[in-house]
Amino acid sequence: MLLAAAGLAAYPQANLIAPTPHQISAEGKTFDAPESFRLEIPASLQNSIAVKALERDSLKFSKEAPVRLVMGLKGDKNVKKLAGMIPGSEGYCLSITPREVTIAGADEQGLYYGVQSLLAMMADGLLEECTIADSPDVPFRGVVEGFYGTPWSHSERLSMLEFLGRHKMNSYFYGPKDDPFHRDRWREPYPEKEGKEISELAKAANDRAVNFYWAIHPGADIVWDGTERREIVDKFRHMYDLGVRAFAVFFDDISGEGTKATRQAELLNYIDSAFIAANPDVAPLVMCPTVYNEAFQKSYESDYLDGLRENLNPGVQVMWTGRNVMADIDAPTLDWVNPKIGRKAFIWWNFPVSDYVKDKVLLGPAYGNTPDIADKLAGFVSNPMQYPEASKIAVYGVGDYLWNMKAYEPVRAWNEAIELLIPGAAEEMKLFASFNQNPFPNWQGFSRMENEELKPVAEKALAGDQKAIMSIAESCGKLKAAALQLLADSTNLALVDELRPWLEQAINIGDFGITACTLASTSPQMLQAAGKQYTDQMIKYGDAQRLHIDSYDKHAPLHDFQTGVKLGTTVLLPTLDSLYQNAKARLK
Ligand code: 14T
Repeated sequence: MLLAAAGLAAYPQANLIAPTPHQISAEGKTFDAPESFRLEIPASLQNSIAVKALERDSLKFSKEAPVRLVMGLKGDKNVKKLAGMIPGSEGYCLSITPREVTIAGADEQGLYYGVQSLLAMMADGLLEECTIADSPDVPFRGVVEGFYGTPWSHSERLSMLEFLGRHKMNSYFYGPKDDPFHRDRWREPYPEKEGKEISELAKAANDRAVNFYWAIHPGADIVWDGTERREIVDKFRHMYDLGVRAFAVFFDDISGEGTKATRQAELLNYIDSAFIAANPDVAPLVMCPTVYNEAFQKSYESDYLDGLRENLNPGVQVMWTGRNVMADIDAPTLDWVNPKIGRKAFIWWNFPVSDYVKDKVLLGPAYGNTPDIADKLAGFVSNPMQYPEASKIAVYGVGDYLWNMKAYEPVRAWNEAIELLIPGAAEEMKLFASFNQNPFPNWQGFSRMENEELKPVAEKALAGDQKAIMSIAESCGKLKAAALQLLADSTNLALVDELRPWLEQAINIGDFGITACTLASTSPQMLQAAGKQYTDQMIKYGDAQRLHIDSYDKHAPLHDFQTGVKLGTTVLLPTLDSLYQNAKARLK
């Protein structure tokens, strides 16, 4: 028997499981997945979310089926043979033979995850003999819809909840800055239609083993006259009646009265005892502080965190974005903040959020967080873009990282995510995405890699190397072709719609690049043969194409809140601009 971390060996079916399982023991023996299963499960689990998940994916059950599907929780007799192998909280053990599939969960959450692993393995109609033992590295994992901009729509949220559950993330925070009932009009109950949608989200989340946290953002106009605590608890009761069972209070990005740590702590403690503790089916309270990163603490309000630590109930979880608003998380980050807040930080990771660079989309891999921080975290959620489908590229990676840090490979996860999201044009999306990664420049100086492979070629091209110039031209042609292909693809229409402005701009840049490279590679002989008229015309053409990129950036039909359309800003466009200017100077 082979015992190894998945990803290191090629397990034909088990490798389809995402996030990467901790332990797989298998020998690569595959067989056809059965048409139906004979389900053997304790009565108490017959209506569990794990069984519902199997039914949602149209798995068939039949009393006559030759293959048994045995499901149970730790301690149940029917899964006794796996008893010693079930890992801790949210863990599962999955054992597969051609005669029997057994899933033993540490708890109902774990059982649900065992089911997700089975479903992922069967996606292409095959199964593999194996035993898998698996559980997450970090207890709370997922997404915080916490950006400025157009909040996600109801159906987009449903789709995200399904995505989170399938990839073993258990937390979704509802906190879109531009939902009036979250922030500006936090005191008011939701109107009927919106209230009904919240109910549906809470239910969908519950069915997918996701905690639906509803967050309130009351800090901007609070005056600490004693009314606020009643108003917040009233609003939370209203949300509770709609089906919400997890709550958060955000105090970020405010000024004035609302920022006082001791006042905030008093308020939160009141909510904690009067509402959270009074409802045993409600999850522990989470808060986002006003000083939510190291830079803020250093630049002002130096006693804020002391006030919080000394007063806030120990059961309340505290969010943190790291050294900066946008930052990658490592052990020193947590060793700094955890003692300051007197508990393990709950990370709010500001990636792939793009509300601070609204003319760009961030489609690169989720990387930069170190693999040694699992034990220092209470939880970790990603703040995404206002574009939910496009955000799933990074969110998939975050989920993989948080489940199994040591096995996490950012680029592998990125490839997998894109193949899953847009199977009809995955290679095209990878190419396009490689030009849409870097938010730099921005007020925080936060930067991501972009077109690392293109950099050395660009340098050579600028030095006059003809082969390199041709290779840049080829990249431009490929970028344009990929964008056209993506615009025509129908395997993820929502994703293409979100990216449409950037896809159109990619075509423009591709066009200009080909002209720039053509001129840059025009030899004196060719010039003589073609005549000055030809180059004059080519330059007019290139000038117009370049102008069109800027004009599209300014005047294209944009999404709400979008401010322009930029891509390839770090390597490709500067290279094309230099090639073009040099060629023009030479040919004029
Ligand atoms: F709550 C925080 F952890 C947080 O990150 N708050 C906001 C967040 O809603 C936003 O999406 C994110 C990225 O832009 O950064 C925070 O918003 C800011 C932070 C600033 F320092 C907006 C303006 C700022 F000057």
